[in-house]
Amino acid sequence: ADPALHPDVEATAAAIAEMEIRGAVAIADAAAAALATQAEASDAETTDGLREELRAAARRLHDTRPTAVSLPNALRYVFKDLEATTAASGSRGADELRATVVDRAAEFRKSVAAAQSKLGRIGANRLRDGDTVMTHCHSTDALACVEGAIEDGKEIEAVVKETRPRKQGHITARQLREWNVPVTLIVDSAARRHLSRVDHVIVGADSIAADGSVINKVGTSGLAVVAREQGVPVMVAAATVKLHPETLTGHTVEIERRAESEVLADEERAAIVDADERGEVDEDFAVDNPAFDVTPPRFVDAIVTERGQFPPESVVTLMRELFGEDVAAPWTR
Ligand code: RUB
Repeated sequence: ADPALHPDVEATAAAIAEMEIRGAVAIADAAAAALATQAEASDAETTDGLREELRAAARRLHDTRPTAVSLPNALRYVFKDLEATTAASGSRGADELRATVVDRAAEFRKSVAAAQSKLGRIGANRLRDGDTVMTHCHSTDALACVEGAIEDGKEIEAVVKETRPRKQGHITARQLREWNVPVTLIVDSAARRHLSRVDHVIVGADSIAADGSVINKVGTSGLAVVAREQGVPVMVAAATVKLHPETLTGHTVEIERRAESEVLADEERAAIVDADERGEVDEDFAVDNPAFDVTPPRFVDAIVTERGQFPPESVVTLMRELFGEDVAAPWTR
C-alpha cells in the first residue's frame, strides 16, 4: 500500500484534476509546493521511508492530468539525484533529505517565476506600439509578453477567443482589462473573421515536442493555420519547463480527453437522442472532448523562452542541453 499522503497533497491533486488549479505553470508550481509540504510534514525517520512517501506523493500529483509536461518536469527537478544528496543515514539523513526537498521545491518555484518575467521581456520586443494581439485560452507566459510590452509604454489591443468549452478566455480578458488593454471577446469560430486586424497571435504551451510541435489548448492548431493563411505571425510563449524531454526518445505527448459533460448538459443530450428513456445508451451518438491539440512547427513563427526566441525546429538543441539523456521518472522507481 502507498504510504499516507499529506492532505494538502491530496487537495492539490484534486484541484489540478478539477482544473481549479490550471495552466501549465500554475500546475507545476502547485506540484512543487505539494512535494515540499509532504517532506516538511513527514515524520519519517529514515531516508528510505521519506523517499517512499515522496514517490507516492509524486505519483498522485503526476496522475492528475497527462498533457502539461511542466508537471513531470517539476517532479524531475525536485527528485534529480536525490539519492546522492543524502550521505547520512537514520533520522539525520531523513532531516537532510527533508531540507533538500524543501529547498529544491522553493528553488524550482522561484526559477519558473523568474523564467516567466524574463521571457515576457523578450516576447515584448516582438510587439510594436499600437499592435493588436489575438489570444487563445489563458496562458500566463503569453500574458507576460503583453505585460512586458505595456511596461515598455506600448499601446496594445487584444482580440480574445473565449475558448470553449471551459472559457479560459474570460480569465485572459479579465487580466487584460486590469492592465487597461482594450479587449474584444469573440466566440472561437469568429477568429478567422477578426484576424485581418490582428498583428500577432500569442499563445502559450503545455508541452513542446523535440520536432518543435506545440501542444496547447485545443483550437490552437486551427488558429495557427488560418493565421498563416493571412500572414499573421504566431508566437508561442513558453518557458523551458514546457519542453517535453521524453519526445527526444520517440515518445509522443498524451492528449487529455475530458468529460462529455463539459460539452453537453444532460438535457441537451436528451434533446438530441431520446433513446435513453429507459436509461439506454445510444451507441451511435458520441461526444469527443480533447483538451489539447498539436500545432506542427511550420505554423509557428517563434517560440519565446527565457533563453531567447527560437524557430520551433531548433528547440531540440535547447532540450538536449537542458535535459540531456536524463529523462527518467525517479518517482516511479
Ligand atoms: C491551459 C493552456 C495554456 C497553457 C499555458 O489549459 O492550454 O495555454 O497551459 O499556460 P487548461 P501557462 O486550462 O486546460 O489547463 O503559460 O500559464 O503555463
